[in-house]
Amino acid sequence: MPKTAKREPSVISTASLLLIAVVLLLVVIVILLLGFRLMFGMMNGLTGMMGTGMFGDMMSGVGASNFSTQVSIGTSESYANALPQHVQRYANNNTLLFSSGNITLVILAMGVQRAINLTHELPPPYDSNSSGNAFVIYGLINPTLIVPKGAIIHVEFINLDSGEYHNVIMTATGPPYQYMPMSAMNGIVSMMPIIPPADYSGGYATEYNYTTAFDNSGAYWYLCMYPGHAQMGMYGKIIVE
Ligand SMILES: [Cu+2]
Repeated sequence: MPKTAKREPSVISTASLLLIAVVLLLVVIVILLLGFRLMFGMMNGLTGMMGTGMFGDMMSGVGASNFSTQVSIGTSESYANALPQHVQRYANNNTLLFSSGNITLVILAMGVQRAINLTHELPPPYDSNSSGNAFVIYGLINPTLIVPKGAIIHVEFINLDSGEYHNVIMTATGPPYQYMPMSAMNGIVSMMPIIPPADYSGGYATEYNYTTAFDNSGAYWYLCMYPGHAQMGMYGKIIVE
């Protein structure tokens, strides 16, 4: 009897130590999961209700309203001068007027010289450095977009550059932009990952789609987040009215 009485406490303490360890482990896991969710929520909140989060994308993978895919170079280039019915193009003041509440916005990214060759238009003066980068939208280079307030905008972004990474985000913060444009930015409306250059030998480009909307009228801007690109002129104006 004394023998077992002596052994019993050590058995109990081993079992309870094990239990405490398991409980602690569970608590740590719950804290980590909550922290992760909180961080995820903050990133999504930052990009707005209908925008997509760069970090959210990494964690949630392919979503319904945002995805990346491969598209042929030929198809991509055919978008450069396309003009859907709901768009009016004013080349003389580099402006596109969208009259629909449901807008498809095909945005191509590339070097300035390629943009000129594709559209036969000139970039705005702030983006005239031929070593810079530009957006081509429906036949114009970095055009001003006039869109109705509350319109649903389906962005189809294609990187047609042969060597550089690009993206397109929308924000209330206007130029001039710094080398790292996000360092002085608020009022972000939409966000997306920076996507790789096109593979011209393979014949395809990367496309990334997302949906956004402007709930308030006013002046906004679209720009590339890649360090130095917006600073050198890779941006354009959006007027919401
Ligand atoms: Cu860029």
